[in-house]
Order: sequence, then C-alpha cells, then structure tokens
Amino acid sequence: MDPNLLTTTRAVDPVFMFIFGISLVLLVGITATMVGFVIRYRRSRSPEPTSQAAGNIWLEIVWTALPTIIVMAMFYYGWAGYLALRNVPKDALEVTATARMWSWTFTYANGKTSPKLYVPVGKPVLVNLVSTDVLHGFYIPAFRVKRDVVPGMKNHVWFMADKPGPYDLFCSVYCGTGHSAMITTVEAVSEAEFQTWLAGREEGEKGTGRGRELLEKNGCLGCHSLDGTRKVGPTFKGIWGRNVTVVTGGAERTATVDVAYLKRSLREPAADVVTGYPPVMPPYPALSDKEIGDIVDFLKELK
Ligand SMILES: [Cu+2]
Repeated sequence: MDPNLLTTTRAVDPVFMFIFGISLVLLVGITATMVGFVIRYRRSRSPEPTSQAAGNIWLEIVWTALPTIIVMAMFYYGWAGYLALRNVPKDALEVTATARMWSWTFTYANGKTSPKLYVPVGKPVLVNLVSTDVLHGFYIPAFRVKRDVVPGMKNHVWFMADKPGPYDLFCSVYCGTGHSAMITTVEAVSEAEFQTWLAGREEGEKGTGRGRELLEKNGCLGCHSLDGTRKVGPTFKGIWGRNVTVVTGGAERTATVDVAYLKRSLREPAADVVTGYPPVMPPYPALSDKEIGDIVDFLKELK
C-alpha cells in the first residue's frame, strides 16, 4: 500500500471541513453582527438615522474581493478533490458492478460473480458501473463515493479500504418499489483472504452448483430471500411444491409451484402474480430450460 496515495476519503474530507468551516464562521459572524446591530440601533435608542454617509469605496472593495477569494478557494480545493476522485491509480483492481431492479452483482476479471463487493484492504479498486434497466446510484458513504449508474453510459468510481471490515453499499437513486432493498456490503479483507475467496466459493454458502449462481447472477436474490424474509417478492424458502394464490388475468386461483409454474413465472412474470405482492418483476426470457432446471434443483434443496 502506498501511504501517500490520496484516497477518495482523504480527498473529500478536508474539502468538506474547509467549506463547512467557512460556512460556520460566516453563519456565526453574520448572526452575531445582526443581533448586535438590532440591539445597538434599536428605535428607542436611535429614532433618527445619524449617519449621512453616501458610500465607502474601501468597504465595497473589501466585501467584493474577500468573498471572491473565499469562493475561488472553495472552487480550487473542490476541483482538486474531484480530480482525485476521477483519476484512478494505475494498479487498481478492476470490478464491474451491474445494477438492476433491485440488486447489485459484482463481476471480477476471472469471471467470478458475487452479490457482495469483496475487496482487498490497501489496494485501490476500480468499479465500472453498468445498469441493465433504469437509473441507479452507486453509493458507499464510508469511502465518500457516489456516482449515477446510467443505462448505456460508461461510468466508474474508485476507492480504497484502509481497514478491514464490512461497509454499507446503497443505491442512492429512487429506482422503483424495491429501491430500499438495493443494499449490499463491501467486504474489505486481507489480500490473502481475498485471493482465496476469488479462487473458490464463499464459505458457509447454502446450496451448491449452478442454480444458486444463476439466481445471484440474475439478481433474483435482491427481491427473493432464501431465509423466509419477506422482500419485494415472495421468499424462495420452501417454495418448491407449495400452493400459492395468484392473480391470473384479474381472477384469483391457486397454483402449485412446479416446473411449469416456475418457467411461466420467469419468462412471463406478469401472467401469474402472487397475491399481496406488486406486479413489478421483469421477465427473464433468456433463461434456457437447462438453466431453469438448475434453478429448480437449487429450490428443491431449500425445503
Ligand atoms: Cu437502484
């Protein structure tokens, strides 16, 4: 790790304190002067204006020049910080973040995908931002980075974790019903742990094989939990073989979750909508029968 590297946190914080400090001094100074003048020049004490001054050239020069200097200093300082946010260190680890309604997927150079952003501590990370549907916002408060994720536009952020630990990652732009569920974690771990993770599967993960991978890759787990928690859509826990009440063409009916039902729900989610949930799921027409079979195998394991 380069100790002199100007990280995003180190670039943003002093600018924030600088602008905040100036604002505080001005707020206190102006308020105190105002209160002082109100007391000193109140009507009972000085009913008639005593000063006949028509102007003061030096006063005007000072109150023009001083704010100009302050504002230009804020601009210069802010611009320097902005450059630090946009210029990515050369040795940065590259990850692609894919945003969709309503989850994140992170893809690494070796093809590994993950719903959490794993990063090594002390190494700059470049995140390419991709949206597959609508406008989202990539936001990690701990690293002071926030950037719009615009469909069809190349965009990026970079940051570096100084200390290991989990950090919150949010979507900062309202993107529909499940927006508030678009939360995940940045897991900053040691370089060795990171390499182990990158090479293998996550520890303690429920289930194995392609099925779970497909659910992660397509962002299904953003809206459907595996542990019974109610999210934007029904949980996957115990879903296989369950009887569900769905609305089909305006009428309620009972359906059994089997291969035919899941296929229809994936390819035409609007056809059967489970009662009590909003009809917001996008269709996944690209999933093959084989892939749906893998997902079914995984769902059966979740009983
Ligand atoms: Cu979003």
